[in-house]
Amino acid sequence: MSEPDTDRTRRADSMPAVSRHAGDGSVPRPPALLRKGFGLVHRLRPERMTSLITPEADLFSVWHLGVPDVSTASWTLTVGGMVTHALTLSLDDVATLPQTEITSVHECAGSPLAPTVPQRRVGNVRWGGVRLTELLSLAGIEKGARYVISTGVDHGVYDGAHHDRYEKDLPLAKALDGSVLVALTVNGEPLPVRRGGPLRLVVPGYYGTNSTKWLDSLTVSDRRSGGAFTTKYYMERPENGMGAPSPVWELAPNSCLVAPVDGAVHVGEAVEIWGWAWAAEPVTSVEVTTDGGRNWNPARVTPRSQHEWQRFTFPWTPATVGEFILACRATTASGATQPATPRRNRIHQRIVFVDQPA
Ligand SMILES: Nc1nc2c(c(=O)[nH]1)N[C@H]1C(S)=C(S)[C@@H](COP(=O)(O)O)O[C@H]1N2
Ligand SMILES: [Mo]
Repeated sequence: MSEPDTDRTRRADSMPAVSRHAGDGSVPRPPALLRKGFGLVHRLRPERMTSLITPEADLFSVWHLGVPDVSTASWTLTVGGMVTHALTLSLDDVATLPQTEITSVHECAGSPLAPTVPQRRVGNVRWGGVRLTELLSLAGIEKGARYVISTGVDHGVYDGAHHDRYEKDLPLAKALDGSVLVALTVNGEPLPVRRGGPLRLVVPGYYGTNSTKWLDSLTVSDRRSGGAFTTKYYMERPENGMGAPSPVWELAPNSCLVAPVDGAVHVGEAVEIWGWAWAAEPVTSVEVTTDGGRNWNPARVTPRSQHEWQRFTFPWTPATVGEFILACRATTASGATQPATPRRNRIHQRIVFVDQPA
């Protein structure tokens, strides 16, 4: 690969009019890159997750291959494959379709090269755009279709191999459940480029990896995508290592402690232990321990709205000075809960030292 500043020139010379789409002014593929290779921004640790809606500037961001230079490009989105009317839509076309908003927890599954390491890259934001069902009903789905494959225009080297696009898939049933968006905005503002702007997929209830950024195509298919990000990466066996690998789609139950932080807890003073809990399905109970897991106590949990994370609270008045291990554990209606073993949704804990009041 050439230097970043010469990249655009070289590409312009070597492939002046290459476009994957019909029509004028579509994004040249491959587009130049603003950044190359894997990147990550992650500043918001659980103790700072104090607001229901995470400000966009605080939300983590991940890219595997690079960040494409899309700021001045005119965009097209194609909808094709097993459809009766293939579509090629401009951004204006997308913006003039009925718009909707959904607030949803946004959680990264962590590195596909180290999938059991909890990263706690998570936030809760309001996405705006067109329902995927809207686009699919305009295109008309053919009989036998089972998946929707999405691609992003980013390209580059990940894990030692070159990938000419980022490609994901999701079951047609999920694509049609009404929650999935082709999004133009986050928290009411146009998507910043790093966030996937101008257009991205948002799959509420699924790990962030499925929400393809820089979205340029949707393909209805009777089979899964054969791409690396759906076959080699983000395919996992169950915790016991037995059985067939399955895609990293639905969010496993997870929760994190926001407060209290170390230094804020005093003997005989009431304090609120609180945090956020989420899963693909609603969380129905959260338990809190103040003794490192010997005893678990039911916390109060707010009911879920849309795909938001849910707040839990537990009042605590420590009676003695010393170190206490606090932790929380979320469970869903179907009984799925969080493990204590090294998994991406391992129980979150925090040690606090309880001192005498000043
Ligand atoms: N095109 C494209 N989409 C992508 C990715 C990517 O590398 N390229 N990364 C995925 C992963 S792993 C996550 S966690 C989310 C991150 O979205 P964010 O940067 O808006 O937080 O985007 C997903 N969509
Ligand atoms: Mo991710």
